[in-house]
Amino acid sequence: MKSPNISDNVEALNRDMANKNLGGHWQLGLESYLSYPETTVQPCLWKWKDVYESLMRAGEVVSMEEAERRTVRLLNPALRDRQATTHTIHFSFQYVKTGEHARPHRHTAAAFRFILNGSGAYTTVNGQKCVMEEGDLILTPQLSWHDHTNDSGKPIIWLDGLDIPLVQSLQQLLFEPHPENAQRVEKTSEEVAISYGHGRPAGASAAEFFHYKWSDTYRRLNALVEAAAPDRFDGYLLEYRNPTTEGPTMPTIQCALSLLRPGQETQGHRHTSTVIYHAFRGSGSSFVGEERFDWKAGDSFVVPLWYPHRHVNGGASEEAILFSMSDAPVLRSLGLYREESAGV
Ligand code: 1HN
Repeated sequence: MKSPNISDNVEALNRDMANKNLGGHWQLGLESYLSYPETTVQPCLWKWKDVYESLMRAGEVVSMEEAERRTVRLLNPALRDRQATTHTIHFSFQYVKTGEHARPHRHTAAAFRFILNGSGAYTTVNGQKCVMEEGDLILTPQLSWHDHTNDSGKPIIWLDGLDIPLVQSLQQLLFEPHPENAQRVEKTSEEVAISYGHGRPAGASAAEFFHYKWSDTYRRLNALVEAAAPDRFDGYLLEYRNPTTEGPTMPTIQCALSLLRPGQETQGHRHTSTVIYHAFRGSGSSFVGEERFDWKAGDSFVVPLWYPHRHVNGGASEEAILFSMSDAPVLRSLGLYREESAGV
């Protein structure tokens, strides 16, 4: 009689262990692991024309009551089952017509709005009224109540960024409607703004800071162009920091602007964070791995983790401004952030 060989013995062991919810190190397949982080997220470009047409059609056929929020979401073709832009961070575009109101709710996903088209509507965040202008960034950190009201007399479109796929993969997603149809306004973001930076009112304490005004942001961006050398990988890079902690925009999200002067090119690099870009002003090209994305204002694209990438403003006269959202704070806080220069 033939005695069973080693591999039969191992298979029998594997089978017996599987029945007991056990597994062996030899079953992990470690030899197939790579020596760099591998992502399933694909580089992808979304054109403004497609987003805009979908938003306008949604404006005709989707009511606020039906949708809760009238947003069109960017879906990564490689993540169809997740319905998300990347494995950690997500972009949507939201369209609110005049006279419309999106009722208050809160969730564990952190979010922000970056205003693209229109002004005068407002988001109320934990009772703080934030009146929108183009280029403003308004934060709705995790579990902050937020509702949107457009009484401006014209439609408005903004970009929503969220960490929803990350929160979902940590199995921490929850969603709660507010008991009222609208939050009561207790203060405005203008009142809060004077408690930050220089020249504070006597005795003022810093309240929750949610609203970065474009007028301030753009002034700082121009001052940076005047006063400092560009970052070799990101151009003139302005990060939205938390003014109280000096830390990232929110614990899971870093928002930033990259300005590229006419003709400016950056050098290639790669990092373990994933970034979604939105072309806010001007036009240019980005090289992401094997892809070349030619973008102009309104377009969005994804740079998945560890993909070498660089940006070019090929124009002769117009500056280009890329707004970006990254999951770098998550990787930094876990000790997983790495970065290196890389040709592309
Ligand atoms: C959300 O709550 C908003 O409050 C926007 O405006 C986009 C995308 C996914 C999940 C929740 C909002 C969202 C969202």
